[in-house]
Amino acid sequence: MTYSFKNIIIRKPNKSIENALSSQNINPVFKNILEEHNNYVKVMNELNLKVNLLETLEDFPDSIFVEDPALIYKNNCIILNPSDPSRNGEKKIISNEIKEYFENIYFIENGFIEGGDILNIYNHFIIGLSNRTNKLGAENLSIILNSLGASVSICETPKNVLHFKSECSLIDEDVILVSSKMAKLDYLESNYNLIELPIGEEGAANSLRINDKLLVPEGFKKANDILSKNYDIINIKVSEIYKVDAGLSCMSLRW
Ligand code: CIR
Repeated sequence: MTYSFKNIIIRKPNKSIENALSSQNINPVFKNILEEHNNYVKVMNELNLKVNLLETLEDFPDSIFVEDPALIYKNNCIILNPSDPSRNGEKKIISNEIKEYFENIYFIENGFIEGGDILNIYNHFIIGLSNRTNKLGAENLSIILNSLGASVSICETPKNVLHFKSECSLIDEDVILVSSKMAKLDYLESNYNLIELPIGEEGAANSLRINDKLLVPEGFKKANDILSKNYDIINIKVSEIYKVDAGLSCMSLRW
């Protein structure tokens, strides 16, 4: 199952995150990031995941968002190719740090692709083309995933959405939680059951299903009302992390 996990990789926060990329041009406060991050790690421990903590990387302001430079599928790790120059160097470091956990390691050499644009649904992957992920990167990843027995569909990420998964997440067998922008994507609409969140609750669309719990960003009342009917929710504060366009899924790699 794509949300049945035993292990998780998380990176310890860096002070330089105060200079992380932010579409809103906001500098988050390190102390607040640390608090939110500590709580994230605590919840993952409480959910009985084996937490593998990577060391801080001060030279890379966005490096706690480990979802972007790597993808895990079965016993394979695929090192991706982040397009922002300030993030590209993360791939070499993380590949050395995590290769020991996996049987095979693959690399995307050509084209750009970031993990935030890749939604895994069992043996299927949806790759969203975005400002960070281009066609060449998506095609090269597809070749690797196909060789591992997975199928791939390539879609467009809506304009002004940083990553495909910034505003959607797999929360059940064939159920995808989506923002209203994502709900308009033909591919999602015709292939999955969508739970659409109202305008203003986009931040909650990056929720994270971990085994029998659904982790939902704190502060989205309507999303909570909708989701708590069918899911066992844990609210997690990520408002400081959200200032740099990130959320729950970005801060870990899970398998
Ligand atoms: C960035 O712009 O790369 C970071 N500030 C946010 C990365 C969020 N990652 C994700 O959605 N997977």
